[in-house]
Formats: sequence, structure tokens, C-alpha cells
Amino acid sequence: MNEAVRSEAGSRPDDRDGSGGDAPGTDATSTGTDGDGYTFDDVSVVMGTYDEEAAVGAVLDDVDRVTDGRAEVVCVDGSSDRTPEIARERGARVVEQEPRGYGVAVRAALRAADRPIVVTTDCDDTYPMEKLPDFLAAVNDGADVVSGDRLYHGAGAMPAFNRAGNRAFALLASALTGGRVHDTTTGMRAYRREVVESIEWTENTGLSAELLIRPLMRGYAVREEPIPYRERAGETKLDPLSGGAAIAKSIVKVGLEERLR
Ligand SMILES: Nc1nc2c(ncn2[C@@H]2O[C@H](COP(=O)(O)OP(=O)(O)OP(=O)(O)O)[C@@H](O)[C@H]2O)c(=O)[nH]1
Ligand SMILES: [Mg+2]
Repeated sequence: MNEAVRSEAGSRPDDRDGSGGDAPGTDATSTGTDGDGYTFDDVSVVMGTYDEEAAVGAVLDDVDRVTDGRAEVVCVDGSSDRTPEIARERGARVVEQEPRGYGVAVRAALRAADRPIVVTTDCDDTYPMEKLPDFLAAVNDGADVVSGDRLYHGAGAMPAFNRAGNRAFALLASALTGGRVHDTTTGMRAYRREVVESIEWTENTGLSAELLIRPLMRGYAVREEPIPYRERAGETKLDPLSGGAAIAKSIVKVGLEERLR
């Protein structure tokens, strides 16, 4: 069963489905570090940024404060406002890209990162950067993917339509993966780089769901970590109806592809 472990020390599934050669070394002692596991010096925090000048300063300041300035930050930016200047002022690496959607930006951001642990977030001040130490600890404890679960605490700041949609997406993904996942579209996750590099990513609006479902169905150790969720600063870039339909389609497509693999 492709179970995502929720918020507690997770055992890795041992029924790996033939991924054999690219089976990850998730033992905290086999990280290639000095034996104490990864630190924030090993972390890249990456995000797509699209006209986020209302939030980017706060998000990057939070990353800086929580990681003591040690995490690398990469923004793939399609903005026409001051977002890239604000990001550069705060020491982020900014990669310019025409706006072509969430997944196109985040995929480029994942590729641009060069540290062993890659953390994604949205640049809208919704996600709690103060949880970064817990995400890192979960990786050091053996997780290949640590996924921020917004619904665990209720996600009161999320619009009701989005909340209902996210619950439905989680049920759909659970049915397809044969396990139980609780938040498939969260923007805040940590990945071992190897997970990101060993899988071919195909989705755009549905990339977040894909980034959870494919690793889960390939037997990687996925852990869901409850996180608080704040109201968004600035305008949303996602149309809930068309975006929601695209995400549902991605979940079914990716889930079926992984089953048939
Ligand atoms: N570079 C780039 N970034 C994008 C694009 N579309 C979205 N983003 C960024 O991707 C992140 C996610 O977009 P959001 O608008 O927060 O989407 P969402 O989280 O589904 O919607 P909200 O619940 O309203 O936050 C944000 O940091 C956006 O700025 C794009 O086409 N290009
Ligand atoms: Mg967002």
C-alpha cells in the first residue's frame, strides 16, 4: 500500500515496485553528510513568483530568519511588478521566465536548485516558513518527501470552495494510490533532490499533485506534516474552476499512469 505517513516517524514501505536501480538511499546515515544529517546549508527553497510584490519580502525574510540566512533561495519569476527586484535585494537567485503557469515555473525552479534538499513554497505568504526545521528533521529521519498538510488543522483561511475541492482531490488521489493522502495540492514540501531528478514531471497546474502521487506510487517514503495556513497576500494566480478541473484531470492521469507503469 502506498501510504503517506502522517506527522509521525514513518517507516518506509518495503514493497518497492521494481524501481530497483533508482531506489533512493533514505537512511539518514547515508546522506553523504558528516553523519549528523542535513542542515540548512543543504537546503534550496524554490518558488514560482508572478506579481507577488505584496508578499515576496515577507516570505524571503521568513526564510532568512528561520534558516539563519543559510538556505539558498531560487525564484522563477514571470512578474511585471517589482517582485524580482525585491527578491534580488534579499539575496535570492532570480531566474526569469515568461508566465506559463504554476508547474512550468516550479519545474524550472526545482531544476535550478542545486542543493541536496529542495523545498517548494508559494510566494504568497500562506505557508509557515517556521516549519522548515520540522521538514528538515523529517528528511533526516528518513522521509524522501515531506508534504505540508494544510487540512489537518482545518485550513480556515482557505476559501471554502478551495477547501472542499482539496478534500475531494485528496479522496480521489487516495483511491488511485491505494493509500491515504490528505492534501495533494499543497505548495509546501521538502524533497530529496534525487526524487525530483529521477522522475519525469509532466503536469502544469496539477504539478503539485503529481509531485506527491508519483513518488508515493513508486515507493518513496512520503510523510505528511500538518501545517497552519494563512490567508493569501496579493491576488491569486489560479482560477478555482478551470484550475480545479485541471488538477482533477492531472490526478487521474498521473494516478493511472503510475498504476500501469
Ligand atoms: N513564474 C510564475 N509563477 C507563477 C505562475 N503562476 C503561479 N505562479 C506562482 O506560483 C505560486 C502559486 O500560485 P498561487 O496563485 O498562490 O496559486 P494557489 O496557491 O493555487 O492559489 P491561492 O490559494 O490563491 O494562493 C505563487 O507563488 C505564484 O506567484 C506563472 O505562470 N509563472
Ligand atoms: Mg498560493
